[in-house]
This record gives sequence, structure tokens and C-alpha cells, in this order.
Amino acid sequence: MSRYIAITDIHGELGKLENLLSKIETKPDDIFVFMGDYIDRGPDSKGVIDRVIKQSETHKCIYLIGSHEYAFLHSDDEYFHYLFENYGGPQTVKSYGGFEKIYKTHKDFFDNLKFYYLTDKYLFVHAGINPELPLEKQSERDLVYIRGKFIYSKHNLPQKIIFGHTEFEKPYIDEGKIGIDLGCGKYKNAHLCGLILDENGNEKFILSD
Ligand SMILES: [Mn+2]
Repeated sequence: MSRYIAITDIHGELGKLENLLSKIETKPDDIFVFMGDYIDRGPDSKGVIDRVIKQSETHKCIYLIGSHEYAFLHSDDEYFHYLFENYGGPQTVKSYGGFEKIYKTHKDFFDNLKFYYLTDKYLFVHAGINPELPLEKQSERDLVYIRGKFIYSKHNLPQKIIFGHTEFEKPYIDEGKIGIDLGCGKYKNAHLCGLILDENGNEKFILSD
């Protein structure tokens, strides 16, 4: 069995991503699960996407969609356009050298983002799930935007849910879920957090400087 390495909410912070990756002693069969929010707020969204794509040269990689990619991809809608413009989108435009260039540059990447990744033991998802509904009935918006209703109630899935989107000062851990967004991109001193899940069910957190 492979280990899973989960990383989420990088938000354009290429330096923190490089630093975190340099601290992880990888094995060839490790599977990286990037859980969305690659873009917005930080200085180098384009560089972050280039870097996570590059990781697939050495390791199997899963790429999930985050709320910020969802808003960007729906930005012909007035509401999502507002979100993109007001939650760090202009930094993304700047890093690509124009709005049109974002999708053009990374079309394949944006077109192939998944809403979740399910294994025997884990469900990886950007924001979480609506705990009242089975996995196949989840709405796309809940999977990328849900917060309190998911975090502060129990869910019925046998898998442990690994999520980002909602920031905590330290990784959030309860019986059925682990949240690993520590505010990277939003706060200057926030750490980017990587979670290594090994074959024996051990959970190891690695923080960028
Ligand atoms: Mn985020």
C-alpha cells in the first residue's frame, strides 16, 4: 500500500510549497493528493500550479478543485465573479499576466480537477460534505464551500475525511475528520501543512517554515 500525502490551500505561496516539499522524505510509491485552492492571494499562483503539475513527473498525483478554482471557473456568473475579484483573484491575474491567460495556460489542469478522492480509509475533499446526504448526492458547492455544518457534526462515512478550506491555528482533528488549512496565503506567518498518512493509519503533520 502507498502512503498518501495531502496538501491544500497553497494560495499562490510557491516558496512555502517548495519549503514544505523539501521537508518531506518521499518514497517512490507515495501518492500526492492536492486538495484545491492553488490560486489567489499569494504572489505566484501560476508557479504553484506549474509546481504541483511537476510533482507528477515523480509521483502519482491527484488534483482536487477548491473554492477558488470553482469561483474562477464560474466567473462569468456575477456572484462568482465578485468572489474571484474580492478574494485574491487579482493576484492570480497578475501572476499569469492577464485574466485570459489563466485558463489558456493551464486548461488541462483546470478541466481535470476532481471534487473528491475516495480510498478505503480516507475521503479527501476541499471543504467537506453535507453530513445529511450520502456521497453520491453531494452538491458541488457543498464539496468546495461547506464549513460549520460539516465540521461540527458527525458524518456517517466509514472513511476519515481529510479537508481544507476552513482555517485553523493547528490542524483540526476529531474522530472522523482532519482539517489541515492553517491560513497559508491569507496570513504572512501562516504555515503550509502537509499530512502524511501511512500504511498503518499513522498521521504525520509537516509544516513549512
Ligand atoms: Mn482556501
